[in-house]
Amino acid sequence: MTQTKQTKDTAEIRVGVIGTGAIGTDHIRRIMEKTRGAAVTAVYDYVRENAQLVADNYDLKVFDQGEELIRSNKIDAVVIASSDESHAHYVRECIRAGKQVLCEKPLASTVEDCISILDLEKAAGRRFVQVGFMRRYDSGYMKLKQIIDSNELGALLMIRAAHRNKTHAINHTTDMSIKNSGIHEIDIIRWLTGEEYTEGMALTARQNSTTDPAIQDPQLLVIRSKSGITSEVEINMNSGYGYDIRCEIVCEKGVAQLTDPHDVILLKDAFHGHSVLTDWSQRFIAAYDEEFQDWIDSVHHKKAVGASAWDGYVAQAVAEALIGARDSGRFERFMLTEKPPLYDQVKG
Ligand code: ISE
Repeated sequence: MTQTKQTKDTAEIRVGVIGTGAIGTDHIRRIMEKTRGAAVTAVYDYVRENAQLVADNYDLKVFDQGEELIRSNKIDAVVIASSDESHAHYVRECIRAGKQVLCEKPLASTVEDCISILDLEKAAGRRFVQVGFMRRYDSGYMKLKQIIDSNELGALLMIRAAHRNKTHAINHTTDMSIKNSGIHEIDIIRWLTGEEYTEGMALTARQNSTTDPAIQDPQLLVIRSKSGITSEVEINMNSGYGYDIRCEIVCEKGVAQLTDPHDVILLKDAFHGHSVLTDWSQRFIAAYDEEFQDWIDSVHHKKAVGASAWDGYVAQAVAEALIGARDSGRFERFMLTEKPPLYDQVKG
């Protein structure tokens, strides 16, 4: 698209944002300052003062209810960045109102809720939902996918990944390590391989004594895809040193690794290396920018793109099964509902 940045009054797409915490506020800034063809015009947060703060900054309307914002005829599309538990309800409201929605991951906090969203899109006969799996827009992961798809290193055999946070949030739980953090790897590995998963396992490791004892940390996921590609993912919520996302594809004729894109390698005073980010929102900033532009363009074209509700459902179903596997101590086969044909038309 070639438009220049729209102002609030001239924007073609009027976006309403539900949830004005850290990520919601960052997305508002992104849409207002970077995304072409759109502007945020209204917000809602269950803590009204939070919404008011960001609204004052950009001169936005504050709604009393998220549902009201969704149904307003002054809102064309919606971003959901509220708590994980509230996602499903707002997504359903958006589909009922016929509005495209970008919902932060996870799509919902239960498999049942994901299925209810699939049912609504199926009944409507089109997609409205894009799930915020922004890593699909990261240049490093895109390069890895291109290497896999071109077969230049031969067949993909294994993927080895790590998701390391500097430290976990106050409200973090053992299951959130899989359902809230590891869910990124569950989605991106499936996207890289282009295959559905068949079975998986989650293991606990020696407990990190610096992590809250109520949280099992770190954990290790082992996930197998249809052709036998086997992936291992370290989920480490308290790495102690920074936010570090790793991914290595092991193929028949070579290996490719994700590099940390934000810095240069420095050689100085007997040192060779680069700094490490500490805040996860910075690592994928460019990917978020691309994701939002793609989403706004898709609203213009009335055709949802990116990670679909089906992808959100699969990620949730796999995350829950992995939690079950960890608790039972056995490999679990993933049982998925039948894929509605609606999602076959979509390149994931
Ligand atoms: C956080 O919620 C995110 O979505 C980040 O992308 C992830 O890396 C982090 O671990 C989560 O806590």
